[in-house]
Amino acid sequence: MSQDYLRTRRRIVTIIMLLGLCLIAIPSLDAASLLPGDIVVTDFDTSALIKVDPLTGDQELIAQGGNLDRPAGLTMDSAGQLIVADIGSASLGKLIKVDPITGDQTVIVSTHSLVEPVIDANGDYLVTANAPGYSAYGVKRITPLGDETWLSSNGYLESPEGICFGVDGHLLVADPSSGVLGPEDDILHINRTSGVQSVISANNLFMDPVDVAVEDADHIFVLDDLLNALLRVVVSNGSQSIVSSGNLISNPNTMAVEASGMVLITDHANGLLRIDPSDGSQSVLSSGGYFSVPQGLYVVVPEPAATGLIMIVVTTCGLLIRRK
Ligand SMILES: [Ca+2]
Ligand SMILES: [Ca+2]
Ligand SMILES: [Ca+2]
Repeated sequence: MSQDYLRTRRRIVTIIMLLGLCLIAIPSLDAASLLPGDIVVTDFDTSALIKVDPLTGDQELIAQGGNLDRPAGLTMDSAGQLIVADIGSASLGKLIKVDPITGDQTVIVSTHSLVEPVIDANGDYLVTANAPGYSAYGVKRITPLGDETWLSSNGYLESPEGICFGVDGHLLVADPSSGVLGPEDDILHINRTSGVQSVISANNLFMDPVDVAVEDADHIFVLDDLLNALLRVVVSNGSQSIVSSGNLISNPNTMAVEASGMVLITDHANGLLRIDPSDGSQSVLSSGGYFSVPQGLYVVVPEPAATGLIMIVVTTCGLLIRRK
């Protein structure tokens, strides 16, 4: 056997071993046990957090009961922990951190009824909230230590529910209900530092806009639980149109957009629905099982760490191949 052959063979063995080590390392990066694209649903009635497989619709229980009473909206922090808003009862709710592997629960704060959280760049939670006796409505800023202030309250806000970040980095809030201060059913823009409110779109087709999500730079999706419809709103002029309505959408609660652009909707009657916004077609992804009143919805976004790992593999292999 020639020296060249032995060198090449050693190099191939080294590369295979490195790839093997990387494969062993991958599961520890996914310590959350939730992979990008996985769906987490909260259920009001069964007080549960349920993982749903995006391909099969199979359900797996993450946590149930304990501090979870009527879990609503949720998100995930940079450490892979689920942050759950709980509406609770008598307008007394909680913000709860849940470990998706162990199901362990930590109460961040016990406060007013909380509907849906997002996480600000500094790690604070921005959460739609209703105060006891509905004396105040708005968006709370809650620090990781549980200190809370109103970022924005009352004004156009009457019963805020869905919240998300818009493409400009500020907040979009869905505000159904009826009120006394002008536009009643509306999607609001709220400055995430000053709390200043402005109306993006109001009334017209809206009957009870309960959730909002970004479609692209100038379009947002709005879910309406009285119209039983998924709507599209042009951000720059507030115009509304129907993407999909009726049929399986019979008592919708919240929505989330998948990486593919498909829209997921929780529906009291029909479970977890998937809507193709290009033609409005509807299908059931998951139903029954742990679902009784499926409420909140979160889709795990791809982890940037995976790109780093691929870069290490490519760079290492490249160096090995170049070395003589
Ligand atoms: Ca939402
Ligand atoms: Ca209404
Ligand atoms: Ca309003």
